[in-house]
Amino acid sequence: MNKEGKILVIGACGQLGTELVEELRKRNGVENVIASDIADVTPALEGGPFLKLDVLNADQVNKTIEDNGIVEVFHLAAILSAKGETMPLKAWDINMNGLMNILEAARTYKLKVFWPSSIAVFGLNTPKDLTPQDTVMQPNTVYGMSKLAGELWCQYYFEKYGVDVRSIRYPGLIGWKSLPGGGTTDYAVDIFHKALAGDKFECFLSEKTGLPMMYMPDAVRGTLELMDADAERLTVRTSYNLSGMSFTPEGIFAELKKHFPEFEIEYKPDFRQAIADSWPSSIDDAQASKDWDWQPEYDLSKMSEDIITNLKKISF
Ligand code: AKB
Repeated sequence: MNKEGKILVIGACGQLGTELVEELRKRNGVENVIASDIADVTPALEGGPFLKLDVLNADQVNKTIEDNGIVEVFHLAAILSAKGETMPLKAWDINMNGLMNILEAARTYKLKVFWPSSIAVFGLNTPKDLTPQDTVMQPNTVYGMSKLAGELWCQYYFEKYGVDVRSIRYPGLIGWKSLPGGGTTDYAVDIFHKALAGDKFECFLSEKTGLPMMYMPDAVRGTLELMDADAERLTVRTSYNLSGMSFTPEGIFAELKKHFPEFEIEYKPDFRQAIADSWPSSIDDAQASKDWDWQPEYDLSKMSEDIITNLKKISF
């Protein structure tokens, strides 16, 4: 609980922001958490303070921080992997310059910052199984390049200016409360909606493409546990590896078949296959467990049960 001032969430209308704001408001009080986005407010965020904010506008960012007595920022706005490949320069601009504006504001106003990195920082020559915290990193997407550069900038601001910035390399995030947009792991969210609707699912990755994934309640809890962790214990100021579960499209399809025996799938890999092939299939998160006691709670079957139960409730 942050007692001295307010929390600003940038990019709050996205998949992670929607759920993080909900939890932050529960913990800190609705009035103490300001959700912001370049997009219009969504129904999920309407119950509390919301501002339109363009993270590329440094003056607007700084004014928002000053006017609202912000002490902590969750900067989530980014262009994800697949969309980034369709607009490389714009993705670089938003992902890098957005972060630089926040790091500069953090230095000026002494803010505590959370910024998400991703398994996209790894590349084709990274060990694929149980990818270590410290390893070869040569990403081949603009998104991955921006996340890797961003991690180093976070570490730089921590070391040079003492900015308390913390970060997690998220795997693919799966939730039922909102839809992701522009990612390579998005199929693992879409597949639930198709199964429930009784539609055939067309998968843009091949059946054997194993990727690290995480259920949203684990991701939100992990994020807040890292933010609450004693700074003295943190040994990583780039970004922490974090693992939840790993599965392939055929694995999640088999799981969904248990609930929807008629469900059908067709594999039609597109340009996102090459992105997925360059990423790890599983992640070693021993450092996060050691430094801040990270433990995931959900595996594929527990997550699937929970998502299906919740989606059934809202679709009837
Ligand atoms: C994406 O697929 O781009 C994201 C990610 C793994 O960072 N979900």
